[in-house]
Amino acid sequence: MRWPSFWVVLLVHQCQYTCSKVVAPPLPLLPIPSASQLKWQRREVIVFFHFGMNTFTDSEWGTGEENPALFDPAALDAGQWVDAAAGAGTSLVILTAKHHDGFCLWPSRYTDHSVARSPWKGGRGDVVRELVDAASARGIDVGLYLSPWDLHEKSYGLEVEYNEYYLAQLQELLTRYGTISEIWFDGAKGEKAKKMNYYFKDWFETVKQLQSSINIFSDAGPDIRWVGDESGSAGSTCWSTVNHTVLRIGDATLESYLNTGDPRGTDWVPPECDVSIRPGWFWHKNETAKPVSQLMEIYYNSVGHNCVLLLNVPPNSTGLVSDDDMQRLRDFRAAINSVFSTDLAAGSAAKASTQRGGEGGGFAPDNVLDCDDWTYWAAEDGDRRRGHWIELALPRANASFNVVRIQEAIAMGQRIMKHEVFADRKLVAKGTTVGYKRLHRLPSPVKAQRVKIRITKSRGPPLLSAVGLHYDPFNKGSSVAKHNNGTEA
Ligand code: FUL
Repeated sequence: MRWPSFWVVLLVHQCQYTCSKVVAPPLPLLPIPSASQLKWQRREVIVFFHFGMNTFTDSEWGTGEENPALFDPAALDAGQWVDAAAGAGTSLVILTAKHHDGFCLWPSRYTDHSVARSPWKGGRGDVVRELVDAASARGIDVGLYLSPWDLHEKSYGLEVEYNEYYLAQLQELLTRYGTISEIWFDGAKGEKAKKMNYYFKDWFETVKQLQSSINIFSDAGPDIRWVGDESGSAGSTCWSTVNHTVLRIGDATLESYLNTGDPRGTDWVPPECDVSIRPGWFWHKNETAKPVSQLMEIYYNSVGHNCVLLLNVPPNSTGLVSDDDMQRLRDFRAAINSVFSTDLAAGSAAKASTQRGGEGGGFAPDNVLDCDDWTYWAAEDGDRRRGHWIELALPRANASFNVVRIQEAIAMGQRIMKHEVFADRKLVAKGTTVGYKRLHRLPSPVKAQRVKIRITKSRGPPLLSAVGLHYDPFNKGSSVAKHNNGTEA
């Protein structure tokens, strides 16, 4: 009797490897990100360089009347800027090629208000070129900011003339310097500025014609939207989706819509959190960089809220990122790494409420532990009134964690609307959206044998690409909403 049953077991076992096939992935839930938007999202931290005439006049917004003779950095070294940015672990840097004062950091053929009229390098310098070359030598991508509001250009206010002027400058920037990964259209404009109707449609279509993989940033996208504040903070509910017909560039009444996005949005336009490491966007002698604790707070409120952080570091009037700022960027990255390079969930045994295709179907719950964004746990299709869940049995129950990381497989659309986290059946965190990355800081460190994530509301069957548990020694839990210690039903 014992031998036949052994053979049956063996046959069934063999069959699992030879006869079983994985099931097809589920349909995406539209809208979904483009390849360029996905690449941008995975960068997590981008570095902004505000540099220009304001650096030499100690101002934030110039007048447009500045004499180009003022622009004279004694030791500009774009390689040092890119090294500073690399210290923060970024793969993309964005430069203000022209700020509101209209002074161009490259020798534009359409104006004489540029580096070509400055004493720097005898008028033969080109900051955009230097940055592009330094970045490419270091394997880092470049983006450019070109202010629509222009206080110097005489044609500003003349509808067709200025739109042509701006478009011509865009064409210069997007044809002379190789691949540009992001272009920044700033919606800011002074209250007393001349009336001006920008031809965004013409500009955007030209941008895409010249650089098909570029991401266009503006208050309203089309690829990346402004988050609605300049403090580095996305909403704790943060959808990558919006309805583009609601958005208008430069409309301050939309800030809260921009901050949270729209679960019914028909367009994938994720937010970017722009914030400066110093109080100002430009360098000022008397200002200093924010401490690492504040930068970490910003990181949790931006990257940890499904956003990309665009952190500004202003080079000084010598043409260098100050040593202190450079060190601050390195310390910031070291702090991020010290928290996230150890994952206490690694090696857990995972189980879930359901899994698409059953065992061997290819969507197992332990896909959330394989450090691969492209694999994910997929819940079975169909209605589950009581929600879906995934549970990890931790390999080391005595390890403390105070940060929970949850990531959706956003290539397939953003789905989760509400979720809860339990440690040994005790509620330790809850929230709404997850998106690319949701980081929960817990009020105090937790030791648990089992961690369970319940998805209580979702636009479709949830797809999780990662779950991680981390310990942040600096997290005092101060900014974390306390939960009423509920237990799992
Ligand atoms: C704002 C501008 O007015 C600031 O000077 C800065 O460039 C910031 C990133 O955008 O709208």
